[in-house]
Amino acid sequence: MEKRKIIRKLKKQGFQAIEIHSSIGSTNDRAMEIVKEKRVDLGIVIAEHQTRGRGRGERRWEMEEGAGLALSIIFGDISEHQNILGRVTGIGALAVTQTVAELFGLSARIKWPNDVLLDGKKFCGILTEADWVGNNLKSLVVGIGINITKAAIPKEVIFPATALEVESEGLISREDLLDKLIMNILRLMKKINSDLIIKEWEDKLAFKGSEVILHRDGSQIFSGKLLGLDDDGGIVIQTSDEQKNIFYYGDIHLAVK
Ligand code: BT5
Repeated sequence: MEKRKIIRKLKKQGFQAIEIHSSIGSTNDRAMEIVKEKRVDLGIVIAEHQTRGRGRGERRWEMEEGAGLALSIIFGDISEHQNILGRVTGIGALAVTQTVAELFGLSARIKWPNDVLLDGKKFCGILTEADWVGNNLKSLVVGIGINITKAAIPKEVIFPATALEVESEGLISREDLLDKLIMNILRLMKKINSDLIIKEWEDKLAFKGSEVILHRDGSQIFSGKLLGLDDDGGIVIQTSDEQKNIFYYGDIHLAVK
């Protein structure tokens, strides 16, 4: 990637802290370090390789050298929406679906809460983290990992995986991808307090209307029909007796008939 060109563009878009690494432990870890060091309204850490990429909890995000893209955007100037973490994760995922549609004509779906799928397989994961001072939310970091080449697909995963070049059957420009993705995220962030965000996210929701199983920490905790999202980005699952239940964390899988 042409670093200088990217930095120039990012500065014009209002980014104050900008780092581009060929390799780093984790872009989210570095972004969290930056927000502890100084106040940043808008910042970004980009890497072509991570050695300690993280998923949620203890999970890892695998990244083969030269095969993917990792970025973490810092938002320090944020309104205190009551479930901003859920909404921002949705915005990250939605921005990825819009980007791959615009650039490659691909139709991606969002597997609640933070996975983006092509042809039912995961090629992107989002990890949103917050920096709190007491009870006040100081900054948010939205980490996005994207598999670009076939080599990015990990050997062992709990959910099938794919990569952009496999699905688009062509070469992907990392610069175009980065550029469009950032534009889409910034545009969507302006609408964070609007319920239209939830509506747009729901339109892309994978398994909507299907029977799903909710897992937490490896255990099956609930099952029913996935109706959609609530205003805070939680999922609404309906049981056979028409009861609606809302959940804010976990993983969903299609129930096998
Ligand atoms: C995620 O967690 O999917 C969030 C991944 C976020 C990665 C970005 S990269 C930039 C920033 N810096 C970081 O350190 N992280 C963020 P989760 O939903 O918990 O899923 C993790 C699971 O996805 C793993 O346990 C694997 O099963 C699977 N997985 C790991 N690497 C993968 C890959 N490259 N492609 C597809 N699936 C993968």
